[in-house]
Amino acid sequence: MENGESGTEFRSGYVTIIGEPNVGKSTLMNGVLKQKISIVTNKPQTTRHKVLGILSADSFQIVFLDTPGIITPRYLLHEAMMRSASSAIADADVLLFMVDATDPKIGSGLTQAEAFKKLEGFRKPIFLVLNKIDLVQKAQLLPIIGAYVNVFPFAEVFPISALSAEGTDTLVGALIPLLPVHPPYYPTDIVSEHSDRFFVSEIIREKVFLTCREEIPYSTTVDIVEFKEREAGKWFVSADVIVERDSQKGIVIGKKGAMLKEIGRLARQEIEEFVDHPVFLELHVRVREKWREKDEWLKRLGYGGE
Ligand SMILES: Nc1nc2c(ncn2[C@@H]2O[C@H](COP(=O)(O)OP(=O)(O)OP(=O)(O)O)[C@@H](O)[C@H]2O)c(=O)[nH]1
Ligand SMILES: [Mg+2]
Repeated sequence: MENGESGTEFRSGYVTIIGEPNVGKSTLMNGVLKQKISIVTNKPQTTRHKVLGILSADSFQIVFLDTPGIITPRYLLHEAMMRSASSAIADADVLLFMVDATDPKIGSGLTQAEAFKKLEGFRKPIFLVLNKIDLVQKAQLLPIIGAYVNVFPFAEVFPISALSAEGTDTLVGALIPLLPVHPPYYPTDIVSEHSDRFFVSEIIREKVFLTCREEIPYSTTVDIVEFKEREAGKWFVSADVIVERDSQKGIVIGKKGAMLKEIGRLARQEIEEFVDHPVFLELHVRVREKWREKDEWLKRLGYGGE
């Protein structure tokens, strides 16, 4: 496909989206791919892995990497999350540094100085993506942009709304010429390369984030124990919802099992849409003492840090 008959060269490369938690990184990737690849909630620290999404067209392929929001690690889990983000940065041909236009500290002291320090050695183009512009007055954008470009040499700046897709086509258009001339890295008919098990566990985790309050979402992970595809009849999925303490187990199960039932109902609906097949979903809540702080558990639960 390289140097095709039309004389146009196929371009292909990696675009990594980084930024603080909750700025809209996963929303942007899903919006550009027109498909939900990465889970989204209104709570920070939703994404815990490097999540890959592929946008293919006649003359280019962009491999997006969505990353966990940049935080100061407090648990081993956070360290694994930050390793995922770092490895995604190292892979990038272009980096999208996303900020939230509604963040009250935006444009003031620029608390992201730490993040900028990490980016100093990065030799590829870095775009500033100012997200959630649907929520602010246009007149507010210029001073915010000014504050950022004064402290870091961004290649370009894109005000967007990942939610409404305003400005996202322009952003994608600007990425294409910066990709290396290269054949597609992935088959052009797939949008991701993660397993169905991964997506299913993420969907269940999203429902825990949306349903449970306070520290519960952060103390929870999901482990797929059984995943059986059947020719006839429903597929069978059995998953463990893992918490850190006994007291949390009761909360996730809820009164007469109501909370877990609701998590299961919401998750099953979305899993069925995703696999396009009826599914029987069985959920158990299990306690794994301080799993976020134990290397062995993190590895077993899929947080290798890559
Ligand atoms: N109004 C508005 N809300 C947005 C926009 N983009 C994202 N959001 C909302 O912001 C919240 C966080 O979005 P995510 O996409 O999960 O953010 P993230 O940066 O991936 O967060 P982490 O995975 O926790 O790092 C969700 O409630 C989104 O619906 C936007 O352009 N406008
Ligand atoms: Mg995310």
